[in-house]
Amino acid sequence: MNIQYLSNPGKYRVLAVMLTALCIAEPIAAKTVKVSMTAKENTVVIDNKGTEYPAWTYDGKIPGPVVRVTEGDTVDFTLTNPDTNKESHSMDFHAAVVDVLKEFSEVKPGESKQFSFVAKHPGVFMYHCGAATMAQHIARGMYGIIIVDPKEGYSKNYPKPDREYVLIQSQYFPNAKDKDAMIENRGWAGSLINGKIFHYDPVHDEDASLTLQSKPGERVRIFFVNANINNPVAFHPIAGIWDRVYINGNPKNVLEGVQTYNVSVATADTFDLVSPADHPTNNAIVDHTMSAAMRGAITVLMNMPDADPELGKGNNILIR
Ligand SMILES: [Cu+2]
Repeated sequence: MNIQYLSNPGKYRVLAVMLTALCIAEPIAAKTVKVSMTAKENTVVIDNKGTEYPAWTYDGKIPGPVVRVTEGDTVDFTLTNPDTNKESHSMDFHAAVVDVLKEFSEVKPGESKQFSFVAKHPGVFMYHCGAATMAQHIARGMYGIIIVDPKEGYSKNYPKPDREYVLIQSQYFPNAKDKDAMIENRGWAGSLINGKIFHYDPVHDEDASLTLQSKPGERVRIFFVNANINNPVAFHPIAGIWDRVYINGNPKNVLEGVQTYNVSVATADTFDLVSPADHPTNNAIVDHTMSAAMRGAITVLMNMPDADPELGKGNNILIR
């Protein structure tokens, strides 16, 4: 190397920038991502009116934290079950290929458990507690999403979105102790969207204060999980058409121009919506199954020039 580069800070900086640019062009190197969660048996609020519910959660909230890694990464996961809890809990990542009897086994109160897996497939995946009775552990709130971004990054087939949102739907059973009702699909009284009935729908619930937002012409990508106990979801953008649907969120599994897509229980798919660029529009993103829509599964997406610049960006993709 020309010694002048080392003795001349300006030139050295240019060289450093060039080397950095070369590094960026390389495929993303796989990394190990440490993820820790604590099982909590705590009260949560399940609607915009403040109704309380005795939940079981990851880290205190429904749904649990968003986990986001890149294809090829190793997830190094630890679940802590404090001795103040009454129940055993566990973690079942749908993005993992492991031993159900080993990695996914129950963790008793006062114990913790660590395991690792490689996120081999890109896409979106549910995670949930699998402790007995599983229907009850999911219904009471122990679920979430793991997003595995493709290692190739964005492409013509998988364009970079302007905004991203996580929506996770689940069934609300008011009697938290009635496991049979959960299994047999009796008495469910609400559809929770990210933990609340009509969470983002001021049209049907005057107490709702949040909506999803975007600007006209933006590509909005929705990572959707069906965490219902029993019911599939007819996922439809009222006043819109899904520009793309990526089955299981994998860029290789792409559909175009879809009105309604059926999301089975315990799966996740990725949905792109592109609004007209020349005028503001609004959409209602619904489970078109009426029994679910009228119980709370309606989300308003406002397309407007003065959309909140922070919403749907960076870590701000699951709006609480
Ligand atoms: Cu549990």
